[in-house]
Amino acid sequence: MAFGHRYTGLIERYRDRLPVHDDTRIISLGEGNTPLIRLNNIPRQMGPDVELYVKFEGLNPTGSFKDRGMTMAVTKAVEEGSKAIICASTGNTSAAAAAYAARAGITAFVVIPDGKIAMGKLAQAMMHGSVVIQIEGNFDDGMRLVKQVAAEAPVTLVNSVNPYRLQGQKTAAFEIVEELGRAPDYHCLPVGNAGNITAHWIGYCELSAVSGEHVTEACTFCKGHCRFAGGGNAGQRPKMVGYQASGSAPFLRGAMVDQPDTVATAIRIGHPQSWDVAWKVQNESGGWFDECTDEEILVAQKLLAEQEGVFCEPASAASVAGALRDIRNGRIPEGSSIVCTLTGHGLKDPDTAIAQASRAPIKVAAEITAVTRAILDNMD
Ligand code: AN7
Repeated sequence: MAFGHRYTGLIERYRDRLPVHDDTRIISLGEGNTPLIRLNNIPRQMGPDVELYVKFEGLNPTGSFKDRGMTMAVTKAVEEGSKAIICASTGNTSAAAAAYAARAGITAFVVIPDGKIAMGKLAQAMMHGSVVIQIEGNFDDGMRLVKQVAAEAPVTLVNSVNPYRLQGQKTAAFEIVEELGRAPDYHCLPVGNAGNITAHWIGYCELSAVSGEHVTEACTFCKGHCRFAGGGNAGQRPKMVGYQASGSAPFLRGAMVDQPDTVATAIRIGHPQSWDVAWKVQNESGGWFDECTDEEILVAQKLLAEQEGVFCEPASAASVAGALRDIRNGRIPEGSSIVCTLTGHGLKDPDTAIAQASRAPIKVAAEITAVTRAILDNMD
């Protein structure tokens, strides 16, 4: 890279494939360009030989993949003259909305479930100066309410039903193909509203398009905002695999879930907003949905933290929990390349992390013999 080149976010990076104009004022915090980390220790212990990567989206500016969508949604809201945005959120969307609204100099209203939101996310929404409205209800209740508000009040809805959100989020697929030189065989993600799995599919489909044609039915969802580059890799696309938490798994039940529950509060969603399109993604890509128990999710979160040095939040770990199971049982065959998206950073939810960490802090006197003993007693 030449000297003096500054990375200024994913809209500048992929300007030709995103719905912006030459004079659009870009609202960015330098999101995107996240590391694709090849796992070493976990696959070695597993048996089947696979190429397993994690795309660490927790390293975005507000600590989740939502920043990819929010830079686009807020850029377009400002371009269209909006002075306020609104979202319902299990936490990460509210953190991103609050930060990008602050950056743009507009107001963010965020509607969150009372309780059941990780402490880091609440801190972000409050610290960035958004108006936080805690409802006595869950995410799905909040979603219903913000849709009604946005239909009447002069506020722009920035949940993933806003088509610009998925346009921003599709860029994660571009980054992966650039780094690997091809699409992976399998792409595994945690699924809540199913916006992100849809966005990735749109991204992969755009890249694989040889001509400038829409090659995915999911793209009816782009509402004309896709800009196909063409000249792509002629059809090589991954199977998209979505994992839900067992207590919040409408795609496994085949119907909406009214009282979703899981330790992975980010995906405590019973009425997914991208329901129809997500089934198309599954069918078109030849992938599947499956579920993980809370216990499997927490085991995978700890495994990543302890054995690979990667700290993601519980919802994110569902992608790895599910992938490891499907590698072991052969549904994902030996020799495959697999990318798991780690959607959010572990620091978002310190309470869950501390509650399940393998070692509690050792409390000793502030003197050398006590500290030495603590060290010697704990040498592995
Ligand atoms: C860490 O913030 O819906 O399937 O309101 O925060 O695209 O919904 C969060 C979702 C996965 C699911 N992992 O993505 C919100 C919200 C993390 C998340 C998902 C979310 P989608």
